[in-house]
Amino acid sequence: MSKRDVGIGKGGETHQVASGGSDAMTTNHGVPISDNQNSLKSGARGPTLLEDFVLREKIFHFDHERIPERIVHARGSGAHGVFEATDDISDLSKAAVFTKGEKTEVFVRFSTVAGGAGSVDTPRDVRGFAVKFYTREGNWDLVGNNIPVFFIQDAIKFPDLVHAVKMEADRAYPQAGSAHDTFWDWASLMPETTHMLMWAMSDRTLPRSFRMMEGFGVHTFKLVNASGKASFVKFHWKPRLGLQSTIWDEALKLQSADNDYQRRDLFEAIDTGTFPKWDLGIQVFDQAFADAQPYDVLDATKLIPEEDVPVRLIGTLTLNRNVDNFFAETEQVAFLPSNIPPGIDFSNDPLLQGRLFSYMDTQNSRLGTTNFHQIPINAPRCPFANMQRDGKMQTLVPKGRANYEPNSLAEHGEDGGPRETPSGFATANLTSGPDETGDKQRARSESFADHYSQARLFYRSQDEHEQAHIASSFVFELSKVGLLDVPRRMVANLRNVDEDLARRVAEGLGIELPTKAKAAREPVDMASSDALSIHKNMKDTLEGRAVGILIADGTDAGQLDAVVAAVTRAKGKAVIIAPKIGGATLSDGKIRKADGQLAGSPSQIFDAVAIILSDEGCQALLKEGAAVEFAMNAFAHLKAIGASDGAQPLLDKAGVGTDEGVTGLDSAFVKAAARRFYDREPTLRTLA
Ligand code: HDD
Repeated sequence: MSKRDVGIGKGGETHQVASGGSDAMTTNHGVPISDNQNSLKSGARGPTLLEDFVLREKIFHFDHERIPERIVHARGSGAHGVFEATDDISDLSKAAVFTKGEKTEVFVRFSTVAGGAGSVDTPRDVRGFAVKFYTREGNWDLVGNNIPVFFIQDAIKFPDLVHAVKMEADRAYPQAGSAHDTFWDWASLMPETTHMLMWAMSDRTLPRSFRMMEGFGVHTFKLVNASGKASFVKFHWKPRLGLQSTIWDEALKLQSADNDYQRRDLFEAIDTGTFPKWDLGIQVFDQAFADAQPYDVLDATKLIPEEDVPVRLIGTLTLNRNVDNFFAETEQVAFLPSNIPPGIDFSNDPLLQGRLFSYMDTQNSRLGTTNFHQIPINAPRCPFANMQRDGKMQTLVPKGRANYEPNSLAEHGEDGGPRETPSGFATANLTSGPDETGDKQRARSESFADHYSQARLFYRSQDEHEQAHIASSFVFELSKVGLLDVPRRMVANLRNVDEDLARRVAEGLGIELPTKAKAAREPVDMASSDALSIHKNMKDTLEGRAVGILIADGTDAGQLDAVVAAVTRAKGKAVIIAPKIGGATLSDGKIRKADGQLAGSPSQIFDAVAIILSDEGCQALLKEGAAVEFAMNAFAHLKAIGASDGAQPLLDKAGVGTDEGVTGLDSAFVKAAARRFYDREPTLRTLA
């Protein structure tokens, strides 16, 4: 008998179910299938018989293979891993997941937000960063993004945000992007979005790789220790590979080169054993700190500058196993911000409070049953037991009569079922700000009224290149808006953020600077924060990065070997590209196989390129548009180019200039390949 894992039962143990004979193909009910090629007919050319249960079951199942995609974050990529607690924070939280040395199984799903499940990986969009910790005290789901703030302050606005940003209701485009009328119409009428818009228009929404982005729990949560003492906390994920984003032109071209760029990147990294890693950081603060800030810590459009409350690293996350089946795991995983173990608690953030309902609810519509927690990817790895019973797709078989509580069945020798653990959740003794109780009212606290100070903080904390990217993104997106008043209204809001930014955007759009919008509360200047800049947090490294090496017939074998060795030594991935996948005949007369064919491996998929050509090889490639673009785009995307002497005519044709990023093939190349050359950009394109 061959056996397959089909489910996880009560207590998390895997129960195995026989699947027919040894490797035998069967129906879903275990009946052997004799012929999987032909339906059952009355005569070889006769009509198909209704009694063909093999055919009917196969088609029936196929017809129902798809489930509703997520209303947001539909496109995602998941992986398994482990979280290890590395610091003792028992004074702050009693959660077992934080016990120093404790290892907890995790599942992580990264996603874009606006596009459908079949959309592309590289639009300008926020990325989801959702982590399910299967702790020994139950699941903890930290369902965050790669940006530490959000568009709105109150969950009641979430459907409006999502309707506005997703494809427009009548025409069903654009797919996966915010550069359209309805998004900017809505956003320009909602000043509370302004801080998040700054992040969205920055290169944060163009991550080079999921492996190179930060993650944030966004909301203020609470940690609760064994004596019930609570502290406020913000959660951060810090990537070991450093922050790295692409630039807009590169992202556009990546989309044409590889729709699955980030999914492939994650899968291949894990598949080849270069496991992505993040540190978990916490910012911990108390009520007195919260009360002293000019913003409200319950407002999800605000962050806490790391300079004010440093991030303390308390654990590491390592992704070390790809999923076995995309649907069973990545598609069916159900994250619930309401999943918290004892020792972690919610704050009164009104956005978080709304999420506590929404995610549970959406799983019922997506997965079709309230028993979605029994699907293996969702089931806790610790025992779970209660009096909830029945429902669609019930796979557990509870024994006995104890489906109610209290009961005295145990006194009669029967199983009385599970009992409460009063010590499980200590009550958090921390208030979450003023006005925790009071008359019923639909209101927004006055302390949420400042929509611009932190937007200004973000903009002014960027370096000049990053500021130019932000201004240019506003120009690009607003240029796609057909509703005449909208760009003006947006720029009027931006005048509250930074006059220079507003002027640049207005000039980029070719419109007059509109009158400044009236702010609900006048912004204040905050001290700038280096932690908010990508460029100030990049690592000059080839680790986890890829170098595309273009070769052709006649390429010098010694030069090629040396570059491959140097890149590999620097922990980069050397990828050989040739006009034909079969490879090229090198100077030593031997054929070197290529990893990628030139037409299908443009330079935008690499972090740096080497072009190693003989005089003749170069002459042949001068006629290849893909070769010229290989060099041209590498230069345009601010990447290092290391070239042999023979490759110079190709560089000339591609308009590659001279700067410190354009090198020979010596050690200068590997050093240059570890970084990007932003100073080059103003010579290549007009930025706002
Ligand atoms: Fe959400 C999915 C992150 C606000 C309602 N959200 C979803 C996912 C992430 C986030 C990463 C994908 C999870 C996965 O991979 O399956 N969402 C956030 C963050 C928010 C946020 C960081 C603000 C700080 N979300 C938010 C609000 C609501 C929702 C205010 C509703 C009131 N989110 C959902 C949802 C989704 C979802 C509709 C779609 C699929 C799912 O939940 O499981 O319920």
